[in-house]
Amino acid sequence: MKMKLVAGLTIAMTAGLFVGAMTASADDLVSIGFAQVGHESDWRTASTKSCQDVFSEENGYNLSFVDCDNDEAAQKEAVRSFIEQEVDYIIIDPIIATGWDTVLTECEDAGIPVIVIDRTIDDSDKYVSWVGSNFKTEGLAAGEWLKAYAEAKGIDEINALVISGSTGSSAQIGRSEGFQEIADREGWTILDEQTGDFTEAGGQEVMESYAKSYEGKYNVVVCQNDNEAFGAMTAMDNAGVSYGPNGDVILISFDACTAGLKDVQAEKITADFECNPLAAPFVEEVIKQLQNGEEPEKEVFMVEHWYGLEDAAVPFEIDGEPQEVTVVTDEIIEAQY
Ligand code: GZL
Repeated sequence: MKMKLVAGLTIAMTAGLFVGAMTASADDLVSIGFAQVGHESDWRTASTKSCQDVFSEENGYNLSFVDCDNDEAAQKEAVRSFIEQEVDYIIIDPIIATGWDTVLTECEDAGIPVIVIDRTIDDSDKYVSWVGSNFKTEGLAAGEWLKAYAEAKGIDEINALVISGSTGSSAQIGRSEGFQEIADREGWTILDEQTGDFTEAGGQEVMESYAKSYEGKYNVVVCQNDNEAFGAMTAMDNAGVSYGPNGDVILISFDACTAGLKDVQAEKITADFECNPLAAPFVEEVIKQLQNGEEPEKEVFMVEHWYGLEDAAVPFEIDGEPQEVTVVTDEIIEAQY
């Protein structure tokens, strides 16, 4: 922090100057408004921390952060408040993929660049860049892996239950679409798909209902994030249903957060398809390009891995591209988000 002291002034006047200097340095900060989905999962916690670590004051930013608590109206309100604050940039992780063109037009009219992080906006392109994951690829990966795993295990019938993410979010849409595409191609039966809203409570509630309605009829449970899987495991434990590489039910999850990988290592989750939450450094790169008058890429994809134990390490392909399962170790868990 620059301190500017002028000899011969009273302490009060010097203090006033100091505050003036602080205010001047505050004005030098790049102001960012970030409308975050909420706080529903371990993944979300890591995503929020990534942004708060990168867009810190010591890094030259003034971050206005709003946790929108999975409330679409609150998220639009947060974006409009950023416009009123005349921030330099707005970051949005859109709770759902549609209903954005009006408020993005308002951002455009205000001359404030918008960067979309993680989930996608599917009904407007009035943003500079999107940094996130290909959710359909994650769904395809889970489906193609299951095909290869079932073949390796001699399982010739798949009856799956799906606990999906927040309805209308691009993460839910993509994962459902990708997995359904493989299920349709392979002639699998998806007995039911209900939303657990990416929460542990939601996963447990849906799985409790499934355990009653489909007792003895299913051999695969697909949870669209680890927190839903944690809840589903509690429900299956309570219902006396075994799962994992040595259980009656193949449990598939997404995110691959630290706690999820620990459940893979503990032979509970059979395969976990990573969704990388640490996008903030790449968002900062976009902002720096804009600051330098450069044109950033419209889409920046995160790198992700598929995890399991040796038992799950079967080769498979997505659209002809060879894929591999990363075998979970203590070191991998230690380094995970
Ligand atoms: C996906 C992200 C999803 C995670 C969930 O990129 O939006 O939302 O998979 C989170 O854990 O709640």
